[in-house]
Amino acid sequence: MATLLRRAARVSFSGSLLSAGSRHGRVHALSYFGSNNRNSSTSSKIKVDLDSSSGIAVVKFQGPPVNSMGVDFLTEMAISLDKLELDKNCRGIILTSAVPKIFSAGLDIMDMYEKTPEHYEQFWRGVQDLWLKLYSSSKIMIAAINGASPAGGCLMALTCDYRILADNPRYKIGLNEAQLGIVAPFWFKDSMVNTVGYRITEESIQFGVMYSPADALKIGLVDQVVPEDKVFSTATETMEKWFDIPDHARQISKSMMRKPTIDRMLANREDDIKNFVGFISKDSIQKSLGMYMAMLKMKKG
Ligand code: CO8
Repeated sequence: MATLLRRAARVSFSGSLLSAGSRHGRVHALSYFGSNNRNSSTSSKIKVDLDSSSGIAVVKFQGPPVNSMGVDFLTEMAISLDKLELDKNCRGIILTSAVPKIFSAGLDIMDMYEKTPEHYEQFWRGVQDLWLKLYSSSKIMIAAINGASPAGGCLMALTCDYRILADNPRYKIGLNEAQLGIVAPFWFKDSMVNTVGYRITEESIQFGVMYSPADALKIGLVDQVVPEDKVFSTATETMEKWFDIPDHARQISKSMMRKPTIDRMLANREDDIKNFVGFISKDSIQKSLGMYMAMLKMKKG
């Protein structure tokens, strides 16, 4: 476990538009992409399918039961994104889920419960790293949200350039951390503010609101709500439209919009880790998380 976490943290934050020249970590050479037009790779939690002729890569979460973002998920996502970032055949990435009814349940609560401070530190570094890779990607990122998307699941969607949500009232989306007795960190909040604005975020993160598709569309948390069987086709059609824009102009525009948010996170990264470790280690917070997990299990029975 500790080795995996260290590996996740070591995977470089490089190749992305915004980090060019600023970081020189090692990029793991992955041999799992083939050389023909359709290149696939499957690790245990993530499946990547790159169609070199269209330039679209599909990154599918496949970690049942709920695609929770634990150590393996974070590591595999980081490696896959690094690989795609450097691949000139890839112009756009669609994030979606292979698990029915779930996009992602967010961070794996078990990684925040009854672990050591060292574990919390490395876990949090992995979470930060994934956000940095997603938010600073030079590729066109589209979220094809085909299931529930609380907390970290919503955060992954928020890092994308465009969000399409399936029209199913059970597929709620939002930053619900407050409901667990924890606090959405500043860069979760910044991602939300940058998408829906200050006032809505202020209310949203205090209440930990989970929005129905109709409400998510109304506040601009998603860009489109479509029938469930059209989510993926809408994502590919949307990607084609984005492909009409010359890459360099789109990338520089994206960088201009996102750089201040990324710089703020990088400048406060170590403090954020300290805050997280201190906060999550508190007895009262551990108790809240324990009760929340018990509540999730009770809901079943
Ligand atoms: N982590 C770990 N396990 C989870 C998680 C999770 N996030 N979510 C669900 N599970 C487990 C359940 O406990 C259950 O386990 P078991 O089978 O052993 O009983 C199993 O997954 C299946 O869950 P459900 O039966 O609830 O599945 P449903 O299909 O009925 O519902 C949902 C799926 C809607 C995703 C539901 O499980 C749910 O609401 N989960 C909780 C989601 C959540 O609240 N996530 C927040 C995570 S925290 C986060 O992402 C940001 C943290 C920022 C920290 C900042 C601190 C300073």
